[in-house]
Amino acid sequence: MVKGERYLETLYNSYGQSFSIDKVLFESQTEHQHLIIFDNAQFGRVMALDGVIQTTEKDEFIYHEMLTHTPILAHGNAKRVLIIGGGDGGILREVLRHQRIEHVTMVEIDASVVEMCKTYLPNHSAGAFDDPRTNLVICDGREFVRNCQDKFDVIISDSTDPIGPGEALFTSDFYQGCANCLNDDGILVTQNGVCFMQLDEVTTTAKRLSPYFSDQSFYKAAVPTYIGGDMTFAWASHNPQQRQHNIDTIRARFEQANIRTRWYTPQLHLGSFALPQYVLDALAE
Ligand code: AG3
Repeated sequence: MVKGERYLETLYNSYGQSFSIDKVLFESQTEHQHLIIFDNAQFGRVMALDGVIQTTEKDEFIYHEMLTHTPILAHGNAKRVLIIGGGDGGILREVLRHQRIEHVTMVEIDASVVEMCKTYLPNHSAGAFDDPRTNLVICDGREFVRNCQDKFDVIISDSTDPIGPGEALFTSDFYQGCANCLNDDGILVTQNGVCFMQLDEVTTTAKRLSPYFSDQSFYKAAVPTYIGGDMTFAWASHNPQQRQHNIDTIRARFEQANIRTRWYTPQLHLGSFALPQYVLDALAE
């Protein structure tokens, strides 16, 4: 919501964050949602969808690195990646930094988000949409995985919250579709909300994933503009070993990948799977 010179996030009823707006660069009701991109002195360029902050220039690296390098390096031999959502291109950029990745399909429902982010947040995709390994598909992610005949090594769901177009990406149906288009040793990771604020999303996702994956867990990272503490990422595969590698394995893979990160480190990778007791309790209930 734009109020005076400020943008108020409307995700939670009784609590929220507000940003001063230096300049609105783009605002419109797209075919799917309300999109706004504006400048803010603290966070740089900010993009929000349906009243919820999605990404900012200043802190995007934390989220994009954790949601990308953690599964790819835990897998160890990923060649084909599927991104669901991710219209700003930040995940795509990080995935393509891995030379061993041969192919990426990115499925985004809203072409306007891709176009406007290419224009106003060019450093998010940093040319990734032009990479010959990229296949961009504009369609509903749930439909895509339902009908997909291809197999992938890693699936990254970079969705909005489960309100509006993002809702489909938190359903059993979607998780089943993902399981079907993953190779046997594949890993699915998803944006799963801020656990302190949205604990029910963690427990619901755990329940919905369990019929389709023999191993599932969560990992986390604190992203300043996803207010309320740690953002939780869901993790699902058929092999618990993949989230229990020792530091030497992850360090060797990271060195081999030869990627310079600003947040991700092998130590943070391992530590991010350690969950607070209240989350463990909620999951055990
Ligand atoms: N999409 C996830 C934004 C989640 C915000 N939710 C929240 N604060 N509870 C980010 C898109 C970045 N590529």
